[in-house]
Amino acid sequence: MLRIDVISIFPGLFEPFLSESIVGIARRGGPLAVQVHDLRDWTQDRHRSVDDAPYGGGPGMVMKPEPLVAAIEAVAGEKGPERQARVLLLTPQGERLDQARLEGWAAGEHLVLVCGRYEGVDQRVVELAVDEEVSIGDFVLSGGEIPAMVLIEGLARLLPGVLGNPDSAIWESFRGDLLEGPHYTRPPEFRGRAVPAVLRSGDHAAVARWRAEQARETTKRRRPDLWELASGRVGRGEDEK
Ligand code: JA5
Repeated sequence: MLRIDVISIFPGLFEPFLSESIVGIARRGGPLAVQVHDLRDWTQDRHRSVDDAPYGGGPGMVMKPEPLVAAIEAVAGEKGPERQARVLLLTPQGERLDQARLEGWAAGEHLVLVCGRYEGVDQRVVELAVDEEVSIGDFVLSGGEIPAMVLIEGLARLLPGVLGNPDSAIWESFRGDLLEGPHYTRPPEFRGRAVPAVLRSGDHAAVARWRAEQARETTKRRRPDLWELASGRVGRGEDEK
């Protein structure tokens, strides 16, 4: 069972996402438990403030440390060797999410996802209560809520028993070093464009060779960075299994 606690000032953003599709299946009697917490529940003042002006001046606001640290400690305990939960802050300053990181967290028991808003969070929160800072890519969003959903979706499908076909998650992570090539379904011809004959040939070995070649060509063309990594691994004999 993987337990995930989310801390956000917009808890309502998560409700339909958590109920539908693979994530909904994983939560309904499955191996995933998600609870979303409203950060304002840990405020003390009349206005339930979660932000304040930045020291040193400048535009925007900063998330104040008291409610955030109180919320994190309430769901995760205090930072230190005793703490069982891994606390992640979604921030553009974080290390980039990848499949290996998802696989590591999916094997754990308790994650806390802290969603930043405004210009960012007070650095003392990071130092006192956060284990890892995570980014989903080099683009600007207004908060960490959508990145938190990206993590939850990526994790849910890795948990045991969630995907219909138990092979598919394993297969994809095994092939996770290359992009996939094109996919086709019926009809065999659509607006004058035919499905490649090999896919209709019934020759499974030929289909596998064609798909592998398409995967290599797609990866070389679109993601030379991934291709360099993958061909490096093959050269070192690391693709055997
Ligand atoms: C923005 C104050 O990985 C992409 C991300 C963008 C973004 C994230 S993560 N957090 C925030 C944020 O804005 O907290």
